[in-house]
Amino acid sequence: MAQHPLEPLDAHEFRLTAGVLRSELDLSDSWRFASIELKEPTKVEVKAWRPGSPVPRAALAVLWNRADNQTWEGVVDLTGERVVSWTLVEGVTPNFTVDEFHEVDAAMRAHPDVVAALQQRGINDMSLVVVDVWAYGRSMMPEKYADRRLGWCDLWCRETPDGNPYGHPVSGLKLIVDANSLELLEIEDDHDHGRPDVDVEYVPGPWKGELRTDLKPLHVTQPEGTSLSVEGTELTWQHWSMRLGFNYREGPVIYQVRYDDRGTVRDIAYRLSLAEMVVPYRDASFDHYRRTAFDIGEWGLGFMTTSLELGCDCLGEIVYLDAVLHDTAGEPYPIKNAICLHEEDNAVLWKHVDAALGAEVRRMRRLVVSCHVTVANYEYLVYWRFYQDGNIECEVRATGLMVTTPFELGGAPPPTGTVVDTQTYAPFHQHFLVARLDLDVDGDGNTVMEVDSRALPISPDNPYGLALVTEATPVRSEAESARDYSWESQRSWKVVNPSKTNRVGTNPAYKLVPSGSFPALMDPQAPQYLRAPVIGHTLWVTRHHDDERWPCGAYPTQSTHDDGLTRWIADSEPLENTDVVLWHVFGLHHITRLEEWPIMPVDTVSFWLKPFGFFDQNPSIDVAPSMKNGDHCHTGAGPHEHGERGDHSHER
Ligand SMILES: [Cu+2]
Repeated sequence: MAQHPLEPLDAHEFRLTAGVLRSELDLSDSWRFASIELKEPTKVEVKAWRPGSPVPRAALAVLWNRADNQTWEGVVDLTGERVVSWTLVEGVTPNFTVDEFHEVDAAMRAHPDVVAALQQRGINDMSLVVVDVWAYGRSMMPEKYADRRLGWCDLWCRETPDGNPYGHPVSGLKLIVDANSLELLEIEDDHDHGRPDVDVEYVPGPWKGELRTDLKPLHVTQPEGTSLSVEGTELTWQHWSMRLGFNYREGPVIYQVRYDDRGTVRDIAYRLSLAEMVVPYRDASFDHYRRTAFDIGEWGLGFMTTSLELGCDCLGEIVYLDAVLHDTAGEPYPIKNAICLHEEDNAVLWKHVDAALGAEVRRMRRLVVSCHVTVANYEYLVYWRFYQDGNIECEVRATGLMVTTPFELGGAPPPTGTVVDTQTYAPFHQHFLVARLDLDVDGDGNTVMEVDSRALPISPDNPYGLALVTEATPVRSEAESARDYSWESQRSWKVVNPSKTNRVGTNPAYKLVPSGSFPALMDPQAPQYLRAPVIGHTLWVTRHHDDERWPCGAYPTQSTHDDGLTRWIADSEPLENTDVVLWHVFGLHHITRLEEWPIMPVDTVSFWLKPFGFFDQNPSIDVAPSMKNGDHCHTGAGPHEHGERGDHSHER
């Protein structure tokens, strides 16, 4: 029984949703569940809800009928066990599913035409073959297949059963598949660049190198346990509190982030998540031109979430949370250890050494909410971190196996990638992530201010030209809401509560500090850009609406155009002193490297949300010294550090 309206659906509720829809609508076996998730109560309802009140429970399910490829949305009241609504959504394709990924792989490997095509290339052992299905953008699909649930497939062949699955692409050979009927519609045989002799293995055994032996054990222990606590889905740590959610698409969702500021519990964010990821490969060749993935909208971070293992994925004293999702029959399954909660030591939080007082230093501890996903060849590791000084950091690490293909023997390597091995290159691509940040700074009446730094010209008041000021400009309406990062002005954005003031009379705010943004570098008329114009700007601001969740539209799979952000801002709603949502675009501009072959060490990107006048002074001043029983840290405390007299004339 759910204790709070934002708890994710449990196994019983998934089963109930599928059961009620199936029986009330008399659905045949040709129907499949693309997704089932909690139908979140509105923000207004959640804010009005109090413990002890009835917990509203409803599910939103997206189904499609394999017989006619039509998509329907069903809402089920889980308390009354009845269908509340059942709506046809025309002209859309719901997300591809884990079931289909496996079904297409199995069906294609068993297909005589595929077997024959591979035999022609000397591949006879189909158990070594991997078939990876990708979803299309409709503008790239052959017109005659426009009404189908269409996939295109890469083919790969391992060297040995325990070899790298993505080490040996079958170049120039693609399969076009109907994912509903599992029909092989076409084999596209464009070229054969052979199978270069490449060094692809990474698993010891097939990888013949020698492992390092000179690392001594490193143990992270917390003999008294962890300082975080979890009750139901509510997580508290230090002065922070928040509620954890999880769904098929966003994976982890963090709700109701609050900070206990000396006895006053203050709102910071209502809901934080990653809402879309767009990965265009920037290579026009046959092997790659249709390779654009929407890893969140097409596949789902939740569906792709893998179990974490203690000592490998997370070190130390860990609290794991399991997740529950469902297959296309609506049958629930658990993901053991889906979310990892733990504390990390992160070196120094603050410090000063004074000749007279000695060193005063605090260790930094942070709370980490993390989750790993594997989308075919790639992994994304997501870390939401909460700090003692009020900072919030979202870090994403990309790792796994890059897509590579051979180029023509004796030919020049393509300019759109990096050569990583014999006659083999890894095409350039980009990973655009869109974070949906529903901040509520001391409540939901907020204004987003764009803050630019400016150097003042030399003048009688500024004779040395050193004066630097900041200029803050409100983002007044949705018409102005697509904002770009500016290196020249070190731009950032503050989410300000104009109705509140801090100790010095300014408005409390949280500041979005981008650190991983890059221009799309794509023609705005490019079909993949038209599907995802969100990637064209660093920040979008919208007025909060409960149903505005997916920045490239609810159904980006096989889409031709944006049905999300650009549509939402078309009415140019006013944004000042209202409930704003920030959509921050960040990610990896992946110019592939030789060192990322054959497996990629993590590439890391992040953004920060930092308090700006939210607290009246350093909120971490109350963090206790790490040495207990009266011991002090003695580092750097001697007068010899500053000379005999111990003056500290070079304080800066
Ligand atoms: Cu990449």
